[in-house]
Amino acid sequence: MKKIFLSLLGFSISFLAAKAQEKIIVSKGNPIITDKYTADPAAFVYGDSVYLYTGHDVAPKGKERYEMHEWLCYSSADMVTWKEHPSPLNVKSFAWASDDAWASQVIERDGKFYWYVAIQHGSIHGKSIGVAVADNPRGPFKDAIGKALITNDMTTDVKISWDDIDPTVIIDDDGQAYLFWGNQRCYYAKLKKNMVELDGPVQKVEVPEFTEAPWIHKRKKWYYLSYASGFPEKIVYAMSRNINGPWEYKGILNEIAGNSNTNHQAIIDFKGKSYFIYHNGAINTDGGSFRRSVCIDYLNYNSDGTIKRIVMTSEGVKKAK
Ligand code: FUB
Repeated sequence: MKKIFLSLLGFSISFLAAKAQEKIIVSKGNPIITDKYTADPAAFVYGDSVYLYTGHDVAPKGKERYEMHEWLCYSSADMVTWKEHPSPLNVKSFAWASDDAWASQVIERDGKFYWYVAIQHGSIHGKSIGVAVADNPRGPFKDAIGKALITNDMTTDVKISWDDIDPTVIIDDDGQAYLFWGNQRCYYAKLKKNMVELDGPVQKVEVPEFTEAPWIHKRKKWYYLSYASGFPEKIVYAMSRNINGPWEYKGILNEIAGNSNTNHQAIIDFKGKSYFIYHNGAINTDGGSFRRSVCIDYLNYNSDGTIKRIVMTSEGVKKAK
């Protein structure tokens, strides 16, 4: 009896502690979050909510390089009121990694949530991709395999140590999952059904002027590969009828943000509308390329499936119903 009482008490305390750390943010437009710097957004829809995952820029003013140690998680049922959940993942969750909680993406499969992250490897030179898993989109997430899924020595095409970053993931209609990633070169590979092993060789995507930040999505039998191009970055995109290409380059989707060298996008559909989620440096106190902020604007398709140029706004989006 005492044992049951103590475990119920323990459960209630941790439940209340988690609740206490949740914070409600009512967005007043762009950037949507203004109490901390958020970058590299990724989002997906689960149940009646959007889950937004971001990096967390903490470089102090004057430090002009990335300082990022954890990822953040927000959810919303209307794209305007956001609940900030306690950070569900930190570089410390990956014992083999050293630092740099860079871009990431979460996807659900069979009731489990897989979080692919770019992170600095502790013993293999360069950036790498790790994967964490949870039973709940809010976590807690734990390292799924105890090692990196992708390391810099697996991709020797470009001679830089940061070409294995910015993972994006899709599960196609036939159940086959694919991981895309890259910097200067876009790579992709099939994932096994367990989502934590590659199912074939690392392949290359042929698209022009690829810098980084690939995002793969599918709509009405079209595959879309959007990515950052040039530097400072614009977001451009290509389309294909086949996930293995060939990809047809379609031009600029979003212009240079102006106040940030990077722009890193996510694209989702929610409650009948499409959204372009990205970051800029628009918090005008100390914001900029290393203190970035997530923004959301509408994304609209033409009848032939091409995408209209994004209009970045200060007002942001209205409540989704
Ligand atoms: O946040 C670190 C890096 O900046 C990301 O990996 C890139 O996509 C760029 O946004």
